[in-house]
Amino acid sequence: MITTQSSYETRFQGHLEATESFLEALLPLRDPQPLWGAMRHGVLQKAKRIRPVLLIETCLSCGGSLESALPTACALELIHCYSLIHDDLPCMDNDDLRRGVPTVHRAFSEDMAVLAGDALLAMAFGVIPAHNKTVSPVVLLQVLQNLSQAASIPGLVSGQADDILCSQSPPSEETLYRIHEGKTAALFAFATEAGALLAGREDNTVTQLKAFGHALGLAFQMVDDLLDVKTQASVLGKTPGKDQAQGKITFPAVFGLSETERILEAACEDMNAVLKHLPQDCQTEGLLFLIQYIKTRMF
Ligand code: GRG
Repeated sequence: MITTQSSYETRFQGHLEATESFLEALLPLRDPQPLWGAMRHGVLQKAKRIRPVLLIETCLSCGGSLESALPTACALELIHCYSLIHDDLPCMDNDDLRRGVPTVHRAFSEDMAVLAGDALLAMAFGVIPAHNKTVSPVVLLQVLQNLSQAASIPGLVSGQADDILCSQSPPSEETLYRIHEGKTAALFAFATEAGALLAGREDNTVTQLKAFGHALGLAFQMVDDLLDVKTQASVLGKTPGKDQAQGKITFPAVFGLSETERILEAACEDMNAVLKHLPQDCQTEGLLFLIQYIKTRMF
């Protein structure tokens, strides 16, 4: 199966349009303008929205509805956007370009960028209970607890801390996986686990789909690392070559380019196999498409 950015956008047009409208409605133009402007700038640029698409598609594949998945999918995107805003700050990666436009602290100011990230993170946890009319409170509490872990420790924040603390150490496989399981795989695993829970699935199917999301997140990171080596800023929408310049522990730094490509290929085959073992009433075509899209994406 050949996938492109445009076939991704066509296939998931409904998921993408619903996500954009929901995010736009959460972030109206309000006063104080620099804060809301910074929040809008950090969220409402053209982006792949892969995490919300994955969550929605997992929920639908398990027999759930767009309505049940959408608030959590958008809360997840808010957390992802906050993490990008804070990651770009001078005290972290100090980057000027994100999603093809100046980073939030460049377009606004450093203080507004910190506060915009803080607001998006806190807002995310309110969106899930406030906008869900179809899902039971017990499931929503479980989803909120899972999101809290995925966004903190063990998850996004611990992955980022490991990345910073290990940047001067020699690259090792163990550190590589620890960093990327936190920074990237935790939010992907949350997406698939939440998608299954919000569709009313329990136990084994939830566990299998969480493992699938974790593996998909690591594959996404392998491709991100390969693109950082191979792609120009005009295509990537962010500064390329930074990983090597900053001595980051990446898949190519630990394994080399061709071994990373081999590991990626094997991971994609394993993920296809995981999907085959899901209960027969799960519709997995969309998730199979996402494996292929992630493997061949250009930015
Ligand atoms: C500040 C707590 C904190 C964490 C920051 C997100 C992050 C952790 C660092 C950014 C750099 C990086 C390589 C993160 C790994 C995850 C990743 C590949 C993010 C980029 O996600 P995309 O490609 O971005 O989905 P778009 O712009 O399409 O949403």
